[in-house]
Amino acid sequence: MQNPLLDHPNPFEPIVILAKDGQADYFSSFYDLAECHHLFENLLHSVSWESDRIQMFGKLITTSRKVAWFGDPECLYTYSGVQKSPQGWTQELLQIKHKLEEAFGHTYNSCLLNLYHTGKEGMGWHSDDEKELDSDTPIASLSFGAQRKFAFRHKQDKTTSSLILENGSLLIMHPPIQEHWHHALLRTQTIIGPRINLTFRKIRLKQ
Ligand SMILES: O=C(O)CCC(=O)C(=O)O
Repeated sequence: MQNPLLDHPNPFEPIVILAKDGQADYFSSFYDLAECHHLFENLLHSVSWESDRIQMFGKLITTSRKVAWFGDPECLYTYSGVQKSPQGWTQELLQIKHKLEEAFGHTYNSCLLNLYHTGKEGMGWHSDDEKELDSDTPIASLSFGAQRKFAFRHKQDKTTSSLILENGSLLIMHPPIQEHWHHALLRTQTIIGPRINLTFRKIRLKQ
């Protein structure tokens, strides 16, 4: 497995992950430690978290990982056969959304939040390629709390690349990455605390 983070000197410059079929940019400190602490506590306590339901080996499984779907009112999102209606934006989520939009020039209308209580909770190999997502808009993934290992695996040649997602970091997944790569949040037996992940997305709305 390659490790693109080795020997990278500057945390404010993005580290480019993947050499073909799409690019991901990693910013280690999009938020500083004080902001991370505030946002983690705010999201943990203000969000209405619920278990996720995913298809595994043909069965619908209820996860111990918790999720929450936020967005503009018309942003419905279906995955694993379950349709989600958005919770209304909180002030904190809107501030994060605006910071991303100002920094990168893309607009977002929705955000999926994941809460992993321990390292034993993760997310299996998948790509964010549901038909309602605007495939021209990069997915912006923010991490708060315990650092975790995240990996990409090429759909055809099965090569992998992994990185550690740190507290306050941002990973931008540019098109056409979802067409060619799966990604996963790897589980670990190491005892670590909770982590909250936010993926800002753009749902394509009917005209
Ligand atoms: O928690 C993470 O970093 C991964 C989340 C993810 O893959 C997703 O929401 O599609």
